[in-house]
Amino acid sequence: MTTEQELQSLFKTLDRDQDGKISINELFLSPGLSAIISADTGISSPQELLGMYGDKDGSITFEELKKVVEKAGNLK
Ligand SMILES: [Ca+2]
Repeated sequence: MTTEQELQSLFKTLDRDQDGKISINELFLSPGLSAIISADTGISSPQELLGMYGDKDGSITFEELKKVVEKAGNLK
C-alpha cells in the first residue's frame, strides 16, 4: 500500500527534469519505482505501464500514476 503523499514524493524524485511528467527514460533510471509499481499494480515493466496508462508522448503524469495505483486498490 502507498499513500498519496508517498506517491507524490516518489514522483518528485523520479521527475529528474521536473517537467511534471515521468518519461520512459526517467522510469528506466528508477528501479525503485518499478518495484513499487509492480508490487502495487501487478504491472511488471515501465513499457507496460506507459502503454496502458501513459500519454501518447510516452510519459506519465502524477494524476495518471495515481490512477494506476488507485485502480489496483493500493492507495491508502
Ligand atoms: Ca520529467
